Amino acid sequence: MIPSSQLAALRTARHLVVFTGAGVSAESGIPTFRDSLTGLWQRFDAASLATLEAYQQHPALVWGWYEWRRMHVLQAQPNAAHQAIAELARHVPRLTLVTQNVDDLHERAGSEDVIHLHGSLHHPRCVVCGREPSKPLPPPDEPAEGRRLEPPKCEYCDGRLRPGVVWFGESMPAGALDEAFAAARHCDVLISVGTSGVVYPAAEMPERAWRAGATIIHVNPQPSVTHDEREYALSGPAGLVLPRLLQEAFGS
Ligand code: BV8
Ligand code: ZN
Repeated sequence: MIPSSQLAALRTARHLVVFTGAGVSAESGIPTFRDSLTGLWQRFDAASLATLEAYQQHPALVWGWYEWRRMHVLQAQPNAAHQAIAELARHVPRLTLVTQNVDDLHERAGSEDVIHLHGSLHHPRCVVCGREPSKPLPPPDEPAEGRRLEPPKCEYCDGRLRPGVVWFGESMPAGALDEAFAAARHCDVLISVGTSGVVYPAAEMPERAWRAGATIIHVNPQPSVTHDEREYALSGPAGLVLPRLLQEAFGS
């Protein structure tokens, strides 16, 4: 049973922010960020592979890792958590969805205007001219786990493509962070779903909303709560908890 105080906060929210991390895609079979280093990549830690330096030094290794992840996403389906978030938007006057994820499962579940703080697997761009391919890249041909893949050439110049993600040490897309922080300042409730909250500045989202007076609800099998008022945890997998939250708050 979800405490009535959280249900009431949700029912009366004028502006709801949903902030998601890799945990929201876990039940779609997408390894969370920390679990995504298997096989050959196991000997790396994510923070060292997800960098421009790693791509410059080992382009085929890094491109292979992202193509392997992109292939997983193309083969995956949005899960009940993505669907519940898309449905929530129909029950509150305003919902802002901010994700750290680089997959497109929120969009495929029907969410619109998703703010991607860390970019997307589906928008590679040229390292020289910055342009994206004129049409989506074909699904990678089953890159074997850990196999190197040469980054494709740009169709407009002699540059190579890089993943359209934000690497450690890189700034977020200009407007995305401002828009996300503005929503955190303005919302009444922020639901944080499936994130370890260790990567900054994205991880500031819940605290910024709390400081502005919002109610914070963490959805995570291992949630962590900092404040003893206006901050709650719903322990469990998002694919179970979010549909229940939707059902108990809005009967849908
Ligand atoms: C920046 C895209 C300004 C790539 C990602 C030195 C120099 C520069 C910056 C720094 C520095 N030292 C520190 C920093 C800041 C740095 C940082 O925070 N480092 C960390 C390691 C301390 N940040 C940056 O560099 C950022 N940029 O600061 O710019 C700047 C610019 C230049 C110079 C100076 C400053 C950019 C960071 C963006 C990195 N890119 N992703 C890719 O995907 O490959 S981060 C990546 O990891 C994710 O996007 C996400 O944000 C982050 C954490 O992942 P999570 O989503 O939380 O997933 P995780 O696996 O960690 O946890 C899963 C959670 O789900 C768990 O809690 C688990 O319990 C839960 N879960 C599991 N199953 C379920 C579930 N929950 C619900 N249901 C389930 N079923
Ligand atoms: Zn180019």
